[in-house]
Amino acid sequence: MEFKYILVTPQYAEEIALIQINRPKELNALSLEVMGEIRDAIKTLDNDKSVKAIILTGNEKAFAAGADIKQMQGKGAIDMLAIDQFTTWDTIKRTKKPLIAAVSGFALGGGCELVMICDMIIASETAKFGQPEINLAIMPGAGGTQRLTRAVGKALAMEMVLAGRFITAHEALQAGLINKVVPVELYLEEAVILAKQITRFSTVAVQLAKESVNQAFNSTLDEGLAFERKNFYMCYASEDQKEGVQAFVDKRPAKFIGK
Ligand code: DAK
Repeated sequence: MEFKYILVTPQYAEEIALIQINRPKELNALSLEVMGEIRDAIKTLDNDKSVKAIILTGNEKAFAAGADIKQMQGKGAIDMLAIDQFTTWDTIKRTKKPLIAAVSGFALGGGCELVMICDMIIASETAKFGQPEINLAIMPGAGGTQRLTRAVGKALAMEMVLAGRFITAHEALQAGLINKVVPVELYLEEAVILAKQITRFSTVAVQLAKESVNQAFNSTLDEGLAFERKNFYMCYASEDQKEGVQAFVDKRPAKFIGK
């Protein structure tokens, strides 16, 4: 896959794809073009049977320092309406396969929001998370008031969104925003280790489980439990479920086929 602003390696590790945002001079600012490429790459990889998990990363200095501020110059509400960036973000949100963010350096504004769309987040010790849109007299528009608040709670979310405070990787871990903090030279490797752990399992069960966890953010408890129940039954329709149970009884490793 050839792109201008991102590097895509469909088999970075066995059954694991890597998307690297590659606009280093602008600290990987997420221009409309960058977001369009990320959307297209994720969509392609999501439909590629040889890929079971996708890692999204930047470079050591920046995952992404936010949307491209220069592209915001001279824009009014009606321009924003016409550009309709939300369709792109919604497409990324609908990714079926596990999406892991490997973050080092700045993950700000849209960068932090993109990270929060991912299912799991591995960060280097140098990572900084923030929603500094308030500096521009705007506010987060792609989940920064909703996903952040659900992840870290009201007090810290308010401080980040209203006061523009950046938090460190260790604070983010303590607040429940991310999964793990590792030394900077290991963050990508650690994301691959996590992805490998997931790719061992049935892709059917992984997809249904991901959908169900995400449903927790969109429903009441009873609605979520009903959704979970349907997906739980659905697992029993797979050949993988038969294999998983049989392999346990036979005391051998299971061989899942994703059906
Ligand atoms: N956009 C464009 N260029 C950026 C940029 C950005 N967000 N961040 C950095 N750069 C560029 C700088 O302009 C500079 O370029 P040159 O001057 O060299 O040409 C280069 O990257 C290096 O940056 P600095 O010289 O500033 O580097 P420092 O290490 O001194 O500072 C910094 C790093 C990250 C603290 C600083 O660059 C900074 O404050 N950047 C802006 C961070 C920010 O405010 N981010 C939030 C942007 S608003 C939406 C979805 C999402 C969004 C909106 C709508 N929809 C779906 C509708 C998101 C909005 C945002 O993210």
